[in-house]
Amino acid sequence: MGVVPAETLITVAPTGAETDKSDAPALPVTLDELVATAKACEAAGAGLIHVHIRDADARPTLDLGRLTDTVQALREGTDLVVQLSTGGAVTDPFEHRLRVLDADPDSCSLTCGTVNFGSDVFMNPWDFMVELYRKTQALEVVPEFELFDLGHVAALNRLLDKEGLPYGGKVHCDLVLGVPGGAPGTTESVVTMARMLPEGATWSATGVGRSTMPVALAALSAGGHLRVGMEDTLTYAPGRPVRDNAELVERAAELSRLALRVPMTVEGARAMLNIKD
Ligand code: KMH
Ligand code: ZN
Repeated sequence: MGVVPAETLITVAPTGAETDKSDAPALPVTLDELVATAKACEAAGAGLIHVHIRDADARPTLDLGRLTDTVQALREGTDLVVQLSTGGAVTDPFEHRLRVLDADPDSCSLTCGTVNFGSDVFMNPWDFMVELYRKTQALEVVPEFELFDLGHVAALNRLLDKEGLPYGGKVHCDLVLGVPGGAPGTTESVVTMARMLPEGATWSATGVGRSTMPVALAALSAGGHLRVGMEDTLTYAPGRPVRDNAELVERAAELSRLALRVPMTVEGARAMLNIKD
């Protein structure tokens, strides 16, 4: 796992595809809400935004025009690294997920295997992973490898062996823990998965729901970076709903400082991930 870095990249995942606006009114679902959220999170210490968008009825969508407008608006309003989700919602077809890259993001998520997702299945078969990976290389988009389980780490290592390094030459991963069907959100999962990552890889971790704090604390001490946001967590503390995404970023920044690691600047994030100018 190596040396603990002096800086922490804080990623914010503000929306996701699973929560209804009616259940969480602070969830950013319009472009204006998303840009306002992104600005507040950048001011609070975020360096990267992981983006899912919604349609006019606040339903998850991978509409290419909306995605393109979103990337442009986030670039105009912030300096954050803009990462589009290629995971979308569990119902999104593979061709729509591949098309996401045509919106010209800085980065995109790339999940390294299929996983049970509550009572749904999040499909990521090998051939789809390879096709998506080759498209990131061709379009010079930096992938972030989403790892929900230990087998996903093995699949990532296999992908890199067969297909070479990502665009930019850096391997950056995100451990997504505590999903019902994936690895539990525990210190043991963080350490076991981080140990199996490719040599030199950087990584963040996020714990879904109640595993948010244990995973964040484990990641900070094990040399990882942090992902927080309303995609993963709607409860700030038992009985206390999240007010908004910015307060989750503020807490991550505070935890990081307590661990004697300063929140990474957006310039630092771009350099660490080798994002295209
Ligand atoms: N919404 C999940 C089915 C990603 O963004 O790439 C998939 C997900 C992962 O959120
Ligand atoms: Zn996502």
